[in-house]
Amino acid sequence: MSEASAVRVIGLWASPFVIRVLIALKLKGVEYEFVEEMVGKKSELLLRSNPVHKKIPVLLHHGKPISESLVIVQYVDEAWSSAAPAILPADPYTRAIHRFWAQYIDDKLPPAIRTLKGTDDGDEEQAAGQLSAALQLVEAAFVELSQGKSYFGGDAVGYLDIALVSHVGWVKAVEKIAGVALLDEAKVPNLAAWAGRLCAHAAVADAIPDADKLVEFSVKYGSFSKPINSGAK
Ligand SMILES: N[C@@H](CCC(=O)N[C@@H](CS)C(=O)NCC(=O)O)C(=O)O
Repeated sequence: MSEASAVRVIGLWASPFVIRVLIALKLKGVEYEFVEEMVGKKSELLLRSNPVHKKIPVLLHHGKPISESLVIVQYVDEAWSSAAPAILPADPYTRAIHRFWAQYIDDKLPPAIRTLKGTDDGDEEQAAGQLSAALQLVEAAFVELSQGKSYFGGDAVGYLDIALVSHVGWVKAVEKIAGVALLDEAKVPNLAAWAGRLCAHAAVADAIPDADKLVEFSVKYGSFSKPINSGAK
């Protein structure tokens, strides 16, 4: 694809937030060009496309930028509404509940993961406890929302599945880095089984990096306070 590509994603393979966008596009069967950012140096394209947060991912649709991963996933669902499957639940109440949990996941998981992989300072034991407690709550939400089906969205992968599975690679990586069990069958059996199913799904399998690769990434770039140096230009 060229400069004129209809759909481009500015991102980095290791970013959980970028992974969401790739899964949503794959589910909808949308072709895209992946514009890879370099760790430690923000491209002019990124700075121009997301001048407010200067973060990845950014989706460029016919050159128009959209930022914030959950906003992008929703945009993909709406812009390609005629392509199955629907990503957001149809019912407004269920939609609201899925958005609630997606927000909860982003509030609780990334800060604990950053502490456990040493990117942020903090008490590792406390971070592991907070992450475990959050996963317990999400496990209970899964049981309620999935109603015995395979995914949060029921029979098909949906918004909340995408929001959570994008963090699974890093949860598994910090299990190795910090020597803790988090997404563990004994602790969260339903989520552990869900993660196994979803990581094998055709739209997801290629997007979730291997935990060992993420551990390597963490060792290599762990000294950066942020995955992409916000000051670099
Ligand atoms: N809330 C944002 C978070 C995006 C985010 O934190 N991206 C990271 C990479 S994983 C980033 O670009 N960090 C660079 C920075 O913080 O300056 C989203 O959902 O898109």
